[in-house]
Amino acid sequence: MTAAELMQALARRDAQILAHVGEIYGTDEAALAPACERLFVALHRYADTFSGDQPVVVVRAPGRVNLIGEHTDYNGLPVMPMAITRDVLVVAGAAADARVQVTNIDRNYADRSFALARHIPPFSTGDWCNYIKSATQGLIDLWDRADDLHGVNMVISGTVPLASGLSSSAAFTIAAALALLATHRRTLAPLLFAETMAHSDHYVGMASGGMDQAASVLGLAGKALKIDFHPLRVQPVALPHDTLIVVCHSRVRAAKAGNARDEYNRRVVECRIATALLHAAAPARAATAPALLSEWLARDTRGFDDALQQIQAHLHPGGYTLAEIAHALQLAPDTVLRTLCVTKAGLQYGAPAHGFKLLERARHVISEARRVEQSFTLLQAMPAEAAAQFGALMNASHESCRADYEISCTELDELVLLAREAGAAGARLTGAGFGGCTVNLLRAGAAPDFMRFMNERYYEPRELARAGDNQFEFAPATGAGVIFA
Ligand code: NG1
Repeated sequence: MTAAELMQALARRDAQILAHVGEIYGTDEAALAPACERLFVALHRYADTFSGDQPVVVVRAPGRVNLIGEHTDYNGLPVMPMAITRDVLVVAGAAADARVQVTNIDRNYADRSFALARHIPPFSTGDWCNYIKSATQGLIDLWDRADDLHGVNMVISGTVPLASGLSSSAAFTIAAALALLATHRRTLAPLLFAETMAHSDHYVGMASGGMDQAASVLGLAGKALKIDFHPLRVQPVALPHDTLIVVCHSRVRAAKAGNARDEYNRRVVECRIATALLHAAAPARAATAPALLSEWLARDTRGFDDALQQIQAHLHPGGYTLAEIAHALQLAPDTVLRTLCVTKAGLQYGAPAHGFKLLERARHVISEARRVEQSFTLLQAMPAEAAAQFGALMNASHESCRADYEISCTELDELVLLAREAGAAGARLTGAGFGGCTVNLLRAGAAPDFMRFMNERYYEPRELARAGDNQFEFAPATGAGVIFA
């Protein structure tokens, strides 16, 4: 269908069109009306900017909230997120030339355009269109050619709050990639699609682990997901009976182009060094050095408890200098820097002022992976007290993120304490940390009182209440897909 035809169908409330939209955003009028309005606005922009008379596709990709399993994914260890109804919607059509042209409904994002090529150079760091380029480059790398692609025009409409730990970046990337696929009448198997997109994010300087892309592509309505890596596997899991999820934004921006990116990448480097030191402490156990904490765990087929004991035995608390690490690994400091301290994107991280923290980081990752496994077992069995027990695991996760991984901040800590005071069964920071959001497990029906309390105690004193978009009630949403093709 053309943009003009789709607009007409929406205007006359065509039953089939409404059914498509309702399948994703909900069929009650309160959800359906704004979803149709948003789609109409995007189609209108497409007709105005490009053409109303050419066929278009409409695709979407959701953000996600991670329930438990923080900073485990890039260690090859499991996570438990769910996709959310906030998403990135793209109206796209084929272009005659070999360029990708994008315009965003939010005018804070300047229009962008770039040429399709085997290697696409990025815009400057922090440019929003780098996520579109990253998606495009990821597909081109997979196919190993760009010469058979035609250009694509895209209108982007996003509702995932930015720099919040809700994965607006994965939603952008995956929606753009789907637009590219759909306009070329191509498809990718979901697992391969999620993995391809996870690999492509080094384009924007991140060394992330693949949770966001997997959650956005593979999300299931009504279910959280337990995701394992290497190879990527997904198992659906229900939330505890009679509970719901509310996300609170601290209003501290965790900008991926700035300090938060460096802090994130430094944690990746610290985990890699910890893995190397643990391996060096008991070299006879494995022939080749493991690259990830998950491999170090698997090699010895040790349980989590034993692994935690090993960490305590072989690593010391507090900072390590580069010289100390080099000595323990019997390598030159420069070799350590070149081999262990460089991210996939080629950024190098030397020792910070307080040194590399290894015991604390490894202890968080292993104990957090154990909490994911415990949560999964619990939620599968679903005893009457699942909400309280899962909540306790979420609380323990926050404490470990705060004390051992040092990714919290005063605002997130305060939100978590207030949430527990307001009766949340569990409350923790979610996503990369350093700002962004908390995720809270509440009893069904408790959301209005909870939100009121948080408003009075956190948002109003900071004069943030009027800004809106502070708290969100989320049900697990369906994953990325084509709405109209
Ligand atoms: P968010 O919160 O979306 O920035 C980041 C990583 C994830 C994961 C979490 C921490 C990106 C794109 N995503 O998520 O892969 O490592 O932090 O659990 O960097």
